[in-house]
Amino acid sequence: MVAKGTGLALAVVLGGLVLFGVHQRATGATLHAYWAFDGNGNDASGNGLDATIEGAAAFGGGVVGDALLLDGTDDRAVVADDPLLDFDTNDAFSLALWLRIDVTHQAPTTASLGIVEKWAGSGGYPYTLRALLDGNRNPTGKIYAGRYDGSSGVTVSSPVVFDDGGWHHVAFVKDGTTLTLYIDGAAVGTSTDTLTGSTLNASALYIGSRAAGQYLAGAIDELRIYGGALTASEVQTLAAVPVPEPSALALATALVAGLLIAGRPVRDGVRGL
Ligand SMILES: [Ca+2]
Ligand SMILES: [Ca+2]
Repeated sequence: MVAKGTGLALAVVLGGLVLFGVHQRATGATLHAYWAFDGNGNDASGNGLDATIEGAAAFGGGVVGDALLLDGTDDRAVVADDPLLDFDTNDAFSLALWLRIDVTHQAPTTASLGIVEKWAGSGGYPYTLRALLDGNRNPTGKIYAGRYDGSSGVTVSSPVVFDDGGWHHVAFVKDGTTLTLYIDGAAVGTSTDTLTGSTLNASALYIGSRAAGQYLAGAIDELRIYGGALTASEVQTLAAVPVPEPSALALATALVAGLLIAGRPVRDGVRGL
């Protein structure tokens, strides 16, 4: 009986491995890291890229389980440099996450807040995602994605603001020389990646800030980094998760800030693009 049970368990494990393998081949992208932020900064990909939580950041209501809650002061998650987080000039990659930006966030002294960035300020970097703030709502609230090879940069930004206090799915994909920014499952901008120098670096990965500060006020959930490019339909699938409604306080604050159009969050406009 023991042998039979062991055999069944082995079959289940092998079946799971086969299914996992098929899934990986079907996507064309390989999961390098996955922070679910369900109460901790652990990497659920199996690659051991656990994040250190700084600033006594809390965990709470996310899109899937808990999210990393960011106070905009000193909260962030930091992951040590690892080759799985680095992508060179011609490497395809994908970032995907859920993002909620507080409508009451304070503008920093510089024009952007860090969402996800692997850069310590020198040399190139493989990717950054920042929330743009310039104090006059243009382009405040837009999302900026970019890469830098130490001398030249390439960026793609969202065309409209969406710091409405609600959850939005954000994905940044490099496929060949095409960079695409997706918001809520829809491609909202593309750029041609013309970089020629190295985009590798030895920096840690910063989640919720940039290396030297520029802390985001809001929340981040279900952050995944892939080697290889997600397809548009794969991004849509990641974004097709029921999203919790903004809290009454967030809605009231957004209304005061003029972020609601005919009673609907601005994000509906984003989805309609
Ligand atoms: Ca989560
Ligand atoms: Ca804190």
